[in-house]
Amino acid sequence: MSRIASFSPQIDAIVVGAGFSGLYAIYRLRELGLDVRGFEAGNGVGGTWYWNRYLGARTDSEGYVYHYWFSDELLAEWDWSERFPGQAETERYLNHVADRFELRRHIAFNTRINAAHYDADRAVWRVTTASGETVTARFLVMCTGGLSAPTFPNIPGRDAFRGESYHTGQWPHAPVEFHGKRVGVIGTAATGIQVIQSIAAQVASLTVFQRTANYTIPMRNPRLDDAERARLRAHYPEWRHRVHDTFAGFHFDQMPQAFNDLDADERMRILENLWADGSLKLWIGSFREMFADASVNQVFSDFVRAKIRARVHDPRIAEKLLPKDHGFGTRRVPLETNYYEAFNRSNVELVDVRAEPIERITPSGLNTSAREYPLDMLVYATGFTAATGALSEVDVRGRGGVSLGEAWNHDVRTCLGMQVHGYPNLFMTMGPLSPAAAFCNVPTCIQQQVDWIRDAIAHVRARGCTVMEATAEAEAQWVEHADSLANMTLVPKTQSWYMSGKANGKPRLLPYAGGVNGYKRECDAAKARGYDGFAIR
Ligand code: NA7
Repeated sequence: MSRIASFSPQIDAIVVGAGFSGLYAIYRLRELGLDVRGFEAGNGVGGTWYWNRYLGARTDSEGYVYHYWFSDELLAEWDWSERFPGQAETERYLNHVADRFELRRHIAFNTRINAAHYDADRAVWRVTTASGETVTARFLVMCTGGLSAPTFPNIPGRDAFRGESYHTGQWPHAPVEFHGKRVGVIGTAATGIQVIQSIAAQVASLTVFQRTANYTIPMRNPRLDDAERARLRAHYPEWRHRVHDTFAGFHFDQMPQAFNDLDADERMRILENLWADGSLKLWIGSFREMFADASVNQVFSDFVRAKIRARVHDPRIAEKLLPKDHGFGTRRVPLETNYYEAFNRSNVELVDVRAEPIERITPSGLNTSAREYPLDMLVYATGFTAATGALSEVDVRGRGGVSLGEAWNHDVRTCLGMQVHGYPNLFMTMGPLSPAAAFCNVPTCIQQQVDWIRDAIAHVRARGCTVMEATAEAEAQWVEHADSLANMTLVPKTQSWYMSGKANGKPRLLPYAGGVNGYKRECDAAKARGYDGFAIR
């Protein structure tokens, strides 16, 4: 039977994606009394936590703020086993949510959406699945994830490799056996680091192909017992509000002191304390000047480089692992566990592909300009097309048939990161120019965005209207506002997935740099002003 044959022809809202935001959007829109339907390419819920099931996959956010806040019962019954939960536990949590709130019955699984075209005459979105079925709905909420369209490096011969090869973002459900194998990993950012530290002791040999060394922080990840969980739960009533009122959506915030007002001893004492916390605090819960003042940033960068150097036995390898082309925190700072110790092992080799560029992948391994590396397995930890990728992969066409992917190729623009002018009734979570695109404990931002979208749709319906669309003027103001905040920081000066690609007419910082709290204030203000900046008709 067709997967969507049972859907009513009068669907109010379609939600694409069944990860953190898709599940929550279905829950909130159903609450409004809408007939809401979800489509999910995977065979289960979880989104990021469904696809990224490589060994070592884990959140860099504390589980006790990396969850939903909407249900007291859910908060009371769910126990996180570790401070930073692994992939399997987070996926289990999302399955529990889907079951507990009976969300699965709204979702067609194994159903990839290939196209979404706006029919201006009827004011509906016509959505087409990969198998060619079509369904229409008034509102389209794209919960397709900010980091869900994997990118592969453009290396000749990639298809010729006869060993096993995997992208971390498309990891198989069947177990992958590493024992006794010669494994190569391309990529040394958040994902590559988790893979490398997890497999180093299992494999016969591990060759790490590094293009850019990153700053990291050692994760402190104790198991949580009942007493600790009770202590943490006592904070929930406060944290459910606080997470929305901090720079990065965590239960901690940036420090009130000015770095330059402190003497050198006091600075070091604070940096050491933040370091010992073993979390992202040093990055997004410390001194705000670190993002904007090059001399302050230099102190942080030197501090972390010294920590890295101290852990690597061979000074030549240590030198390669030290970031030198950017300042601390201007790219995503991953947490790690024994990552540097992996490079002290005799079966692990680090290849600097800037000094020794990769030339081609062969049937039996990988060739750099210097030599051949025979491999049984190649792991691509090469990342994603951030923020725009998943939406651009769908043929989204708004008023006049204009392609969103093509528009964003030219210039990445949104209004509040949730709508785009020319695409009426299309809403997105984790979109460009919202903090959810990067500087955010993602579930915080997702919940705030979905709540805003729900309120906006309720407002449209309460006014007896059918259409909501960001105006060109409001979008232009938002882009200018986001750019001006971005340009006050050092972040756009660094090459990373935070920036829209070079192919674009205007490279732009994708995440909103004004903080989760600042962003929420802007969203709340737009709502309080009756959604001015949005044409409602
Ligand atoms: P990222 O952060 O985009 O990292 C991708 C890595 O792959 C990074 O080290 C890249 O080097 C490397 N890469 C990409 N292409 C190549 C080629 N052609 N040759 C060598 N190395 C290459 O993706 P992740 O999956 O690690 O993390 C994404 C986010 O997921 C993360 O920030 C968390 O928020 C969760 P580069 O740095 O570009 O030189």
